[in-house]
Amino acid sequence: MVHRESSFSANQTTPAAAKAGSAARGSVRRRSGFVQVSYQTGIAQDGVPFLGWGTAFLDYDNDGWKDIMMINGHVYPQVDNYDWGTTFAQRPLLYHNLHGKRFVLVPPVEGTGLAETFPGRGAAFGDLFNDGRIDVVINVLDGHPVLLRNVSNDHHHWVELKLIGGPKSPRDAVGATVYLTADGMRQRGDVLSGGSYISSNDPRVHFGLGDATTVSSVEIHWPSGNVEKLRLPAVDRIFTIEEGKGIVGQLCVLCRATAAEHGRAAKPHGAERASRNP
Ligand SMILES: [Ca+2]
Repeated sequence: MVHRESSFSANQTTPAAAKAGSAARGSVRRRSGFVQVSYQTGIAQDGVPFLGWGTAFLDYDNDGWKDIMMINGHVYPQVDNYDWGTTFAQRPLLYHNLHGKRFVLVPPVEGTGLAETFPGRGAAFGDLFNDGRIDVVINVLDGHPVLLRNVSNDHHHWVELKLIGGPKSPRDAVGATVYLTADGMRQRGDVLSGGSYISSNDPRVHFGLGDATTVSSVEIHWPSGNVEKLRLPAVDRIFTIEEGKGIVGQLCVLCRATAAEHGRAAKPHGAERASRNP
């Protein structure tokens, strides 16, 4: 999972919370820990009628800011027999991150996947088509799986990193952390083995780059403890990086499409060179 560092402050507090905390700890007023900001950040009110299962932070529009998607469905089919303001089948919720200050609900436009309703449960997020856009596969209760393909029409750039651990790290690199800097913005991504409810996500680390066309630096902290710094020669592609060996492969689906449009073959290096198990 990737998140932009310091997207949300955890060191703020309200007078009431400060008073309660002070009473609990004597006379010391501390400004640390957690504070409830769900309503202030815009993720609470719209979700009240929904019962959520699969969730993820994902940068669906590659602007460099992690958005939130929630897959929903009620526990009891009988809710459809009552006027309780909720239903058994429910639509997904997608919240757009406004530069770390607030989330806004993406409208469920008719004809899009955001308007579809189903009793959703688990959700696995990943770039299924290797095009830099995070899609989601949903496990539906008593129904066939649902695939929501990301068709965002933004023109933002991105990179994805498939990490392969060396002899002293797990081969799948679970536990590795990546720090990427582009256009003066530093992001962090982690290789994780798990996701949310009964699901695992794409282990490749995904970074939305916004309008940046170059990556200044990549710093990988491998599970072995090794730290490697390297530069990426391009964006809008998937790089395979092996511990101690650097970039060992890359995949560029968009390059292939562009080359086909121009009626010429893709170049072997830079344009397209399939990685091992991209
Ligand atoms: Ca975003």
